[in-house]
Amino acid sequence: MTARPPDIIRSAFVELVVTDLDAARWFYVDVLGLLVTAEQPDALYLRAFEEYLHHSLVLRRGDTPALARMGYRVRGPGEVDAAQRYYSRLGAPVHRVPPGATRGIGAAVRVQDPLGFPVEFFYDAEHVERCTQHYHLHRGNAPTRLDHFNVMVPDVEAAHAYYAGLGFGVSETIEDDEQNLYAAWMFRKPTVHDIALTGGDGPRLHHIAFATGERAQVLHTCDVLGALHEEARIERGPGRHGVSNAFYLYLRDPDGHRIEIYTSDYYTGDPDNPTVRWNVTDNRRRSFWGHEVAPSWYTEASTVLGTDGTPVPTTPPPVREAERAGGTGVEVVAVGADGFSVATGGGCSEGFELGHQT
Ligand code: 4SX
Ligand code: FE2
Repeated sequence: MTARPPDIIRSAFVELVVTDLDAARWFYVDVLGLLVTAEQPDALYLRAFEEYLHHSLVLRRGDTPALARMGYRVRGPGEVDAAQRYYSRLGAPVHRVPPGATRGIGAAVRVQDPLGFPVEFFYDAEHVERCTQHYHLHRGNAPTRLDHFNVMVPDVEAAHAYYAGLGFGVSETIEDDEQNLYAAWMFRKPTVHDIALTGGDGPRLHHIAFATGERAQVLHTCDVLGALHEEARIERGPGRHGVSNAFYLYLRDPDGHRIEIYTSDYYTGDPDNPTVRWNVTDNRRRSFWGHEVAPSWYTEASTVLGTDGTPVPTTPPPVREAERAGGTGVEVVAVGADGFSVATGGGCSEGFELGHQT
């Protein structure tokens, strides 16, 4: 008999391993404007302005940058037990985590999910002040909340099936004429996504996204980075996504972890919310204005750790016909799944080079 899946509310926190905690603090607190809930010699616990749970981002010092954990909040304490039963039946590695093992978080269950990601399910958490109207503390981008995770997986179809089994809805997809899936956006909370599945070498963490109130804040972050001569941290954007309609900016933190600033997607909470299906040849799918996507965005992502703390080996995706062929009249380079419309040279390219400081 199969156990029912836990009732997940939303994507709730991530723990990233960073090599230099001071550099990470500069980026996440001074530049992006996240609030510090707590700090320890080897870790920082951060939250965004409307969040009243203890943290949505843990930065932990370690030797190699990596994703240590993705946290989903479940609907009540009993759902933590449901997660334990569900993953035990799947035969996945499952560990009970006692209350307080992670600062600010109560009893939890930690698993290595069938896609290879380290995932934690929790309900109980310490409440702290919600700072929405503390405008005098807003700086940088003043993010409001963690919005989503985006993970790279070699088999988007299998990952989609796994998340559908957990009760996630699918708001948007990128697919070809044969309905092969290149990417999928899936949700529990009533927005476009809690998790996006991106085809590529995986399991890896592609990015985490923080929501912000309005477009002006995304643009302000770009101005701040320019003023600090940190413009090389801008990898992609600012721009308007086709998928999700959100306004976006992708940055790279001092360890190369990718962070998206995201605003103005749409409500998906009705049971008959239609799935938007983008064709992989539609140049507006990833940038509604048709901008090229920086190749690094398709190829680079963060290593993930298993529940034993060691890096999980990755598998490459299959190369599909639609990626090899042309179709937009421009020369193409196939980079990752759905690298189809990346043109070489010319045009309105969004560029990024790590360490480019001239
Ligand atoms: O690149 S896409 O426009 O497909 C996209 C990427 C849409 C929404 C996202 O959150 C994202 O990271
Ligand atoms: Fe995203």
